[in-house]
Amino acid sequence: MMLSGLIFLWRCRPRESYPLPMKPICILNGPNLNLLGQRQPEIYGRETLADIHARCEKRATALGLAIDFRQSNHEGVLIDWIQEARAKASAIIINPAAFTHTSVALLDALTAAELPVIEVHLSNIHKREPFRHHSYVSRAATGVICGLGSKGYELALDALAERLQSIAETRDV
Ligand code: DHK
Repeated sequence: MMLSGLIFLWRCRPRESYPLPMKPICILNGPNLNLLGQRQPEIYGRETLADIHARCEKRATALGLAIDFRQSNHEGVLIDWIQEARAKASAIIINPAAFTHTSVALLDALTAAELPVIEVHLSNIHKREPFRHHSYVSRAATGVICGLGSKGYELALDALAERLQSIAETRDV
């Protein structure tokens, strides 16, 4: 087929067939989230982090996305992972847990990553103790979801799928 014919077919392809980005979405979880299921279930629910990981894998597969799901109790490790994501991921979902309210270093790492970032909290931090009402991380976040339990992670994936698709389409035209 002539090159002009190929170009015509490429431009006329259905919009749904746009490929989603190949780089995974990095999902990071901060301190004490390894204890989910046992830790204050009246606040954080009965699901374990492994349950949340499984829900994210299922949702990501349905959306045609790959994920890289991790947890650490250490601020420096989370920062190293954010720096790694800068090159290797298409976006970041982060529940920074207690570091939300303390860490300028996480804010700086997320800002430097120059990626779409969704901040997720299982609980509604605004309904809790005053020291939880402020988030350093939110300044670097594209969006923030809190108070919806593990559903927040799935909603973050939905939002990023749409956003990444529109970024890909913008690059494509
Ligand atoms: C989890 C934590 O561990 C707390 O330190 C935050 C967040 C809230 C959550 O709701 O997921 O304050």
